Amino acid sequence: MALLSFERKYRVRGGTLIGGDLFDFWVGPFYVGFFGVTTIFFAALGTALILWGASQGPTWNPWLISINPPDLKYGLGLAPMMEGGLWQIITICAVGSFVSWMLREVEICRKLGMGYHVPFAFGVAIFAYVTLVIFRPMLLGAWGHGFPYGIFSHLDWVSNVGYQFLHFHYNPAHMIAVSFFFTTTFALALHGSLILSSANPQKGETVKSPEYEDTFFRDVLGYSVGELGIHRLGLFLALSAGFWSAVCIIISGPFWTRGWPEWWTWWLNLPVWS
Ligand code: UQ2
Repeated sequence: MALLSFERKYRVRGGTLIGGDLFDFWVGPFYVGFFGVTTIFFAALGTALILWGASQGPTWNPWLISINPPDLKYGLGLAPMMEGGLWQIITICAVGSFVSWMLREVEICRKLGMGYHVPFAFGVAIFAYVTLVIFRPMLLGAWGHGFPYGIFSHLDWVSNVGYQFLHFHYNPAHMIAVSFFFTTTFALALHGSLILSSANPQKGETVKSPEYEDTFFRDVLGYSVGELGIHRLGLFLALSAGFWSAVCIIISGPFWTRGWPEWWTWWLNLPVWS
């Protein structure tokens, strides 16, 4: 079915969480809804504030522009606009637009009678961001622990926070997160290559069906996780990567303040070695 005829069938009224019929319309191909309006509002305001902040700063070099969080001395209070207040408002706009987008996804799922897997997945990405700029700074007692909004500056922040713990790769939750990121790319390499290979047969052959895909992996590995299974596995791997990323940074500072290599002394101190 062509995309447009499909959409005519499923572009249905209702399913809204808020606003009833008021915002229940489309602009071209895009569903609006109450949360479409709030997404546009927060995204436009946040972007304008970043541009205004850049205009007040020392550079227009895109690599070097940076909107910095407040000094630690402001704690969890509001900071003056040019001393981190801008970062605080931009953070509110970012969370406002991300959450609005997720709720717009929920409304679309309800219209289509789908499960909520897509907004749930996006929610895990939002959770990882909110952990960095809200939860961890609150646990540490200052918004100044959030990361700066700039290309090089956020890389410097990651590097500095890493060295603060001597060697971040010894953080056990970081190890788990990295392993999930790598496994996610591995699974997508397996899946993407399998799909492209069956959708691009040799000249004169027809596009291959899922039984061929199963048979390929049964022949090469002795096991096929299946058509639905690979997507469940991919979702699990990707969400786990985001979840353990949030865990690995929230425990760094609030729950462990020494170098991460030192954490492993529990292993050396096991009674079994003595
Ligand atoms: C598969 C299958 C697919 C796939 C892939 C596999 C038909 C289209 C990639 C193979 C995947 C396996 C065996 C799991 C690998 C495990 C990890 C943790 C990476 O069997 O079924 O459907 O795309």
